[in-house]
Amino acid sequence: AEEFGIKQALKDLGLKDINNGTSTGNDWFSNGDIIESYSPVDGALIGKVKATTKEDYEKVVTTAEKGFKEWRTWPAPQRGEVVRQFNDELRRLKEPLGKLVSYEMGKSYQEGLGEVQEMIDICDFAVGLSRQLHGLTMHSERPGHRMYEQYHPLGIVGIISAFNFPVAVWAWNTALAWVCGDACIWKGSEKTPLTSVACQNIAAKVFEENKVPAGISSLITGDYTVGEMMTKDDRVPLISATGSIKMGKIVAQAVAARLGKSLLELGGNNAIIVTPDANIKNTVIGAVFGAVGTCGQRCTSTRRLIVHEDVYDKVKDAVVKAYKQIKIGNPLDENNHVGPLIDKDAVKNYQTALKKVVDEGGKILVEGGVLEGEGYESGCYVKPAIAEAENHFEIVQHETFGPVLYLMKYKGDVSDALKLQNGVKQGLSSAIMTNNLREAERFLSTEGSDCGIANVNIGTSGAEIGGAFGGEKETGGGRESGSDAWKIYMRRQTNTINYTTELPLAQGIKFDL
Ligand code: UN1
Repeated sequence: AEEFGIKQALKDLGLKDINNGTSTGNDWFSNGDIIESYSPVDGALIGKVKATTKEDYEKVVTTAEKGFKEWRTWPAPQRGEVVRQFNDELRRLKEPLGKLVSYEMGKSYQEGLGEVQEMIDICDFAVGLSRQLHGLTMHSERPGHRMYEQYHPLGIVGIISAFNFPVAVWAWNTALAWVCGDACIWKGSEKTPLTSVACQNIAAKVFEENKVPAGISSLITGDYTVGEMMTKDDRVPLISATGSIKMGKIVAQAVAARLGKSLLELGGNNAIIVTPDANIKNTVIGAVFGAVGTCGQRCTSTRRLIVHEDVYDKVKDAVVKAYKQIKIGNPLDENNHVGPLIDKDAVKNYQTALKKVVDEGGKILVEGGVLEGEGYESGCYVKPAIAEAENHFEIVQHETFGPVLYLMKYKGDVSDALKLQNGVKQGLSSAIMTNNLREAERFLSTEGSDCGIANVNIGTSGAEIGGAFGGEKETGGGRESGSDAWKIYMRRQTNTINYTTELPLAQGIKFDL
């Protein structure tokens, strides 16, 4: 990958051969095992990161507790000013960071840049938000009383993020939590430890220049056992976790056992409904990008295409034809559309899914398979595949984190398509392709899509940060990013103030002494 300037990118981001994976700011330490990060792009060792031990974690959490006590007293717009400067650095380092994301995770360079752009966008949003963070005022039932609500900083926010969006998801959480006055402890994915160190480097520098107390941006590194240190720790009032449903269930139970709050952003099983009134050209672009972008490793990736019988053959032929144009290879080479899967385990899961769908009676339309030979030495490159399948198949009900698209037919009207679309346990993203107002509005109505995201005439992936991001059912119910998602990072307080000389009780109760 050297011809793509990886060495320079690592240098620009301040990465070394061996990095400490624990930091409370400009203080880096780590006494755990060494995690080696290999690129799925070419199989090369990119660098090493030392994991966090229990003792290291203890130091992080006590520093964060102390830092929070000071940080919460800073006026929110001043906290916003720090985020603004952090954002300047992101803008300056967009290319090296996007490149590292692409090289360590395997998504295309364009998508790596897009991910850094999401960080930039959420920081812009957070800076504006820092002058708002508004509560409501209400009218009291008592004379001479005023009632309102306010939002105070919450405390320490534990962020557990996944390999597929190794930088953006951290920023969605942290940019908001920082302006809300919280201290953040981030455990990134152990599959992308260098991008985590790179991000923390950027934050640490800006925070130090602004004399932000230590611990407000903290990093810990390791596998689930390191995550568990936070989920079981009642000094961490909120855990925001992104990843699989299996992981989410474990995290949710651990956090609930101590009555903490959790924000869960788990798996999806996202579908596009294609009606007879759909624009076929746009459907193909939306569906193909949704299914093969990030090699099918977005939680918003399109997994199912639910197509009306009248246009089924037309859509099928167009999508199959489009798959023939897809170029698979080094994601840093902008001629390629699709890079590798994250690792060989992901390759196995993909292969298992393709085998299962055939065993259950599905029909392969576009053959998958693992690529070999020059340029594919890492063993992580696979061919995006399409299978005709039925919604009730066990494998279709399950999220396979890879480029496998299931095609299915519906008869009747939109409610028949919706039965299929909603007939899964996950509820993240959904879309309908139609120029018919009645169909579009039915899809968006109370009886329509049951997902957290429902789009008309765009695909399932590529959400903007301005809206709240997340989903229902087994997707976990959490909302991150825009709209009023910030509220979870604060504690709400209702205040009633009596400015009379009497003490009238609520509900007209008389209590004379
Ligand atoms: C994820 O896959 O974890 O909508 C998030 C999208 C991106 C975020 C995906 N903005 O595809």
